[in-house]
Amino acid sequence: MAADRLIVNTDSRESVSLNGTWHYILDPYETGFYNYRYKERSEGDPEAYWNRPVTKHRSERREHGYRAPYTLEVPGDWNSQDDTFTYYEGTVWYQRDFDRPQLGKNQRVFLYFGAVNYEAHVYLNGKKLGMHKGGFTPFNFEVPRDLLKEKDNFLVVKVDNKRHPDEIPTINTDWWNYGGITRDIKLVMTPDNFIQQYEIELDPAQDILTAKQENRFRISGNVTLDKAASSGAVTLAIPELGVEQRYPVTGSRLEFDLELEDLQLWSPKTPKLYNVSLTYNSEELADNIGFRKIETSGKKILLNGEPVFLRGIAIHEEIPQGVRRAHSEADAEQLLGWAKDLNANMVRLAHYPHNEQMTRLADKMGLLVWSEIPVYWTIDFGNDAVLDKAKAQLKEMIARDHNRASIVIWSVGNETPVSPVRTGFMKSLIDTARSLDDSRLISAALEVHYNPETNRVDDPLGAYTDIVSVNEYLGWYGGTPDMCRTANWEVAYDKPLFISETGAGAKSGFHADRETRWSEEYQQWYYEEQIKMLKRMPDNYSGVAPWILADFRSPKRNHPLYQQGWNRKGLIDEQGHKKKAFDVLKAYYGEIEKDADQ
Ligand code: GCB
Repeated sequence: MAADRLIVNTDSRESVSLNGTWHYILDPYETGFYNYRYKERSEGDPEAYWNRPVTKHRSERREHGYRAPYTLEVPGDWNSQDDTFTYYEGTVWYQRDFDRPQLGKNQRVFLYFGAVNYEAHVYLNGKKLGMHKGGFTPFNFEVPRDLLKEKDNFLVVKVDNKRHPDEIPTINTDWWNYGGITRDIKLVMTPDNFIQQYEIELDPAQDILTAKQENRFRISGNVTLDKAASSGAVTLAIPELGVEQRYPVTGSRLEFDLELEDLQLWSPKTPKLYNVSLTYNSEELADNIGFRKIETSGKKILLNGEPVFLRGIAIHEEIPQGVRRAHSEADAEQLLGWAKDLNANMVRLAHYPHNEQMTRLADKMGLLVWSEIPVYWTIDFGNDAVLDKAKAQLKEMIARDHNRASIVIWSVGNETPVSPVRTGFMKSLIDTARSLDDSRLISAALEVHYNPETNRVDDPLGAYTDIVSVNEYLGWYGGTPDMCRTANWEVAYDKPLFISETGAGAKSGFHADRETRWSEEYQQWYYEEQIKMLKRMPDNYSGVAPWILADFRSPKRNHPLYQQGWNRKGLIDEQGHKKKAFDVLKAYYGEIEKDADQ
């Protein structure tokens, strides 16, 4: 039972939050799922953990139960909530009761998850609603109305964050495998037929310079209904632009085009968002949508027809002070606020789709976004089932965020090792992304061939991406920062070049001369040398997103003095304090910003 087609913009729909305190059972042996012969338990098995553990007589045996103090807060990773969970990877059962919300005659109910890492099996009142894999994208299941009781509905989610070689990501990553129901969960109530998804954008096919000159902008869009219908209409309204259009429904999908004057385009300097509403069958969906055009022309990235330089910074979805996953608007404000403080106009949301609060806030704050799926390092590229899993995550990422003007780049992976099989796999992801969305650039973070004379970026995947993105660590992984002085760069493709990572580790508060590894001075020196080198880059150089905004947890980082389980390449430490290199990058970005039109 796979998840139903994704419902977008759940914030604007009638809903009941199921966030809060849930009971849990820690189940490393998956006893609640498999019987002692290691067969999946049958639905009615009283020992299955999806069934309420009731005993009618005191002689009856039960070996599970849900009660305090075994509780976890949702949303949230489990690792940060109790020491028992710090290193835990495996199954945890979440349980809570809820009462049926008020429902109109034909209303339908969906159970919506912002994200669960990694595999979720969902049960209501002993019946399985379905299963979902993928730790960073939303999904929903319809709840049959006759399954809902007025009181005390017994909701159980089996969450399993074990790593596997044939999943996405695979077993080896440089980040912490936070488990749990990490994002919001809610019941979403819809009319019998409803708008499932919609896309409203500046027509990607329109020439933007002509549009600006003639003051005639084309907005195109489409609406997908849950079911085909032959009556009724969808109304699109953009009050500020005087738009109120009624589109009769025939079938399950409709498309529209509008021509408008005096449209204020979205950009980092003027992140103009319009109130847009779509009404169908008594349901009104409200959104804030920006209109902009992103494209490349030869070696340049153009935003609204003008060259734009990406002053980026990479971010993990993690709040270092809490050693936890970020999941709220306040968390997004902290992370994106830091990026703004750095004079950045762009963020690379690494290495998986971040929560919706992040991309919605980026829209408001005027930050361009790179959003990516966790196709990271050594995926099982020869395996078709793995490709399907990567595509599923790609589709969910794009469906959720299609209407976010801030997102300008979809990335299909990071540092995947070159081979024909891998390039075929990645090309297939690029084709899928393009078929789903022709209004954005597609990229992937590649590796570089270091060479004393000239560093070459010639990964064959570069032939298929819109911009060539490369991670480089000259002076950290190999050599010292002064190597940058003689380094030269060459790209095999006539496309914009984006440095998708560069960075060095420093333990905050550790001061020494600049040649001492892990000192703030080393990191500062690294940034100084890198920036001097970047200033000499060939004219295809279109932006950089150093690694990384803040220190983040990684089980691979085990130096007892300097790392202690943290990747220390943050410009900000785990207390939220800025390291010296922060100001170096900030000054570089400040200089570029001064001369930039947008
Ligand atoms: C990389 C990876 C990133 C790592 C980083 C590092 O190239 O893309 O996930 O965390 O280097 O710190 O080594």
